Amino acid sequence: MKTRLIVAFCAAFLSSASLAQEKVVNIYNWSDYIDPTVLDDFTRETGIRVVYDTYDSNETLETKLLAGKTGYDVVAPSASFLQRQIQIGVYQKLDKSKIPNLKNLASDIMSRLATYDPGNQFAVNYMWFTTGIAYNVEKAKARVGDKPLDSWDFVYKPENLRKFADCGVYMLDSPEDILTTSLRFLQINPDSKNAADIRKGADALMRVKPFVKKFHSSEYINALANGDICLAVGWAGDSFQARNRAKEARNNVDIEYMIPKEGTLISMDNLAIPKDAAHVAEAHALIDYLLRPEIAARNSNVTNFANGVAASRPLVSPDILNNKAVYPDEAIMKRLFTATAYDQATQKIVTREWTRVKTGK
Ligand code: N2P
Repeated sequence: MKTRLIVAFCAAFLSSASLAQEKVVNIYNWSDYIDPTVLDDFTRETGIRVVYDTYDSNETLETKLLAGKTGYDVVAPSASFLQRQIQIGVYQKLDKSKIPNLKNLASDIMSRLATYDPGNQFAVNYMWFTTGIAYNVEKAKARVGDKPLDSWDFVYKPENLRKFADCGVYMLDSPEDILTTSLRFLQINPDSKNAADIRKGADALMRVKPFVKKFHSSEYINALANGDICLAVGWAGDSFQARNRAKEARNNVDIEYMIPKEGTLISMDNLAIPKDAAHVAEAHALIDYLLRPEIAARNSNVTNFANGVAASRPLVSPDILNNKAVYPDEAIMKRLFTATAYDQATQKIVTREWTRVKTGK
């Protein structure tokens, strides 16, 4: 009996010792946003196990961050949310000495990010992208003719969007993306924090909402790819993932994505470490790994999103690098606008208006 107890004690001690030694990093990232083999390679090289969870909205991430203990070591907020969350104090400063690959980041992107994170103290850019119109080429041709859907008129004029209602329209479940682009359509400052402007944007959405099947921020990739829907207001990389999935399925679905000529929102998603992270050294190791040029290129090659690592560009496949909807040229860049954080009071109005758009109440 005594020996058995000792054996049991030793076993328990050993297993808790090996647990204590296990190196792990918990990352919470957007869905469809990484080459999964990158995580395996990271673990193989560093011995750090990766626990990878996903979300598809900044609001979901923010709810967790504000609730206190997230359990995550690395998260990926978009810039405007990052800005407010830094002010609230949910992140810890990066230890730049632990991220030598910082040198690989594009300086223009990091200086744009500095508008949200002064001095680039809390975050590094992961990916950046536009919000635009993704559509099924054949179904669009049958409804509006040969012309590309290169204007917000196709989406935000009810008489246009109604033509797509029968083949399925999705919009991102993201007030920042949808309200700002509807304001752009209305020729109102998309970054306006004025309550009356925000209401006008929401009113415009109410007029097209009868033709929208669903507000959702990740299902549209497969829905477009398998022909279940024909139009989505979505993100660039996701839309090209839809195109690629359709090609792989050889189902004769061809997906196009357009940056509307009136211009659109350009956003950045960034890597940051929550204040309560339990594995800070591992978090820095993972961030540094993701900033290696060859790793960033692999992630772009799988996700079709532009990454923030300038040194990765020679390794990004030419059809992605030369796709102006993914890596816009100077002329397109001039038409893009950014969004800044809503203050607390405006955020309340936005949330209320967004609920009105989605539920009619
Ligand atoms: C990844 C979508 C990320 C872009 N599927 C929105 N932040």
